[in-house]
Amino acid sequence: ADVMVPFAVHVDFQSGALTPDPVILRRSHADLAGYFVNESDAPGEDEMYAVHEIRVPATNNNLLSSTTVLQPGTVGGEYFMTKGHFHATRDRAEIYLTLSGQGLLVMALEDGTTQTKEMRPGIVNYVPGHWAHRSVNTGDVPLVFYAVYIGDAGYDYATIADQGFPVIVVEGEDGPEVVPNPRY
Ligand code: S6P
Ligand code: ZN
Repeated sequence: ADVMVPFAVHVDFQSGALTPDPVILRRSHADLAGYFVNESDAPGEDEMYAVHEIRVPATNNNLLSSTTVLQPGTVGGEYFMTKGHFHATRDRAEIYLTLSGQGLLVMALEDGTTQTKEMRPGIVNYVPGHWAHRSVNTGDVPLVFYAVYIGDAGYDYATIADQGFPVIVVEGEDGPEVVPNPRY
């Protein structure tokens, strides 16, 4: 079997930057078109979030990990959020450690059972297998978190792209409100 050489990566807790040499994936407003319930404004090419991933092979003997940097803002009253996904290998678990900012982690089983947990610096969120997960930035600065996942977890975006999560997170008079998704 291949034996890897140990290595270290620096994580900037404010910006989410990884040094050296991450794989960077950027998602613009246009990439999220169709994800928000009210999309009156035409989605532009502005960045909504970026994922910086440490390079290791995506196999079940490795741990993949990445930072996500999710910008603040709203679309039609809904806070900026990640697409959200089930893992393609459904039973693969994941850990999130929030580094800066604040938000909500929305999770759902395929039967519609929902859990919502706070994200803030120092909080570790454990996402067991079978739970779809989406991060929502409810603050006014970027939400930055570090995620660790089994290398062969993969991504299944289609289910969420079709029907969304059972709940959405909207800006209320006294802060964020978790309300039923009218399109679910
Ligand atoms: C991967 C993990 C995160 C997300 C990232 C972006 O399993 O959950 O790294 O990929 O936060 O979210 P999404 O839903 O667009 O992949
Ligand atoms: Zn995941």
